[in-house]
Amino acid sequence: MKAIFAYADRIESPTWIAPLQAALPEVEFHHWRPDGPPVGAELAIVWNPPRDLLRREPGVRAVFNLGAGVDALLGLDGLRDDIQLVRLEDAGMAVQMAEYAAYALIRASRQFDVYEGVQASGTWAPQPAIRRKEWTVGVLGMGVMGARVAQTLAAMDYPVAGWSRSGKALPGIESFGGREQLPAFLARTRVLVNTLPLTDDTRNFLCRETLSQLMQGSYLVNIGRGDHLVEEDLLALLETGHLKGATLDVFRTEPLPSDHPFWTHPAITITPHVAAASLKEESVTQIADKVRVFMRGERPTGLVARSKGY
Ligand code: NDP
Ligand code: OXD
Repeated sequence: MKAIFAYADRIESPTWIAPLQAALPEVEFHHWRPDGPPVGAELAIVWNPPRDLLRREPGVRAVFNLGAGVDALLGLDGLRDDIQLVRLEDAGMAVQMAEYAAYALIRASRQFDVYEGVQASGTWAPQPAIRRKEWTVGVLGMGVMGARVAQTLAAMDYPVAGWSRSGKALPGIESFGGREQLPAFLARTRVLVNTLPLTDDTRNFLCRETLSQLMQGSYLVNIGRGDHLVEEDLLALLETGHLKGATLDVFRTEPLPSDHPFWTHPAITITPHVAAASLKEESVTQIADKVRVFMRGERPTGLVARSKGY
């Protein structure tokens, strides 16, 4: 069976294709070339693939994503209903997401941002001790990423709630489900961590309407996708002080343009889509297992439910 390997940004193709080929000697790997002839692939292994991938390789029956979020796959031209989309499940990313959220939360709650600000002036200024129960965390999405984020922050004794479509329950996490429970979830949240997948339902979810329901002086941590956030609404709510800060890893345009107002905003902390890296060893092992399941004619785990978009 032939596989096409196609990537854009972040994932260095030559360093991935060799271990994939070693893990799957029964598959013949071909590197995507924008101007090359079709190779007759039945499998595609991708990260942010070119939109015309499936038109150029119409024999592809399954697309394996070297990441958790599949929004870029759902936009592929010629994506037939019978093509299986398979995503990475954790593969070492969930702990990184939890670490990132913990950093953003602790930086705000323990006022490390304040100490960073006064160090240059040689100011010794202990801040008041925090009342942990005042640092209510709300995690949007309770899937592989959100659950790990929520459990990690709850283990540090922050009061944590999770919101998902189904209202998934986890020990030690207050659970909210569906749009009807969203207002109550937002109203109790001071630090909002977004781990939702990007779908038609969740695009622009982080907007004036939702963010203004958070507690006064809240913080936003966006590690889902840039298209979740209505950027001008965030800026407006920071301006009024309703939001006190935001830590953003993902953006509507990546790389974030150098003249974007987020770069210089004193209340915004930016990272370049690194909340969780796809780790080579873990990802290759997991993809190879899923490919073998698919080649046996069985259903691999991590299959995207096309009706839901994640
Ligand atoms: P999962 O599919 O495991 O979890 C998705 C969660 O979101 C589920 O709990 C689901 O609810 C919930 N959800 C989806 N749609 C809705 C909705 N309309 N309303 C309420 N809840 C909803 O995905 P992962 O946890 O593996 O990944 C989540 C996202 O994290 C990825 O799609 C990607 O965008 C992002 N990501 C970002 C990274 C980064 O470096 N910044 C790295 C890795 C991932 P339910 O449980 O009821 O189905
Ligand atoms: C992912 C990501 O979705 O890294 O895996 O953003």
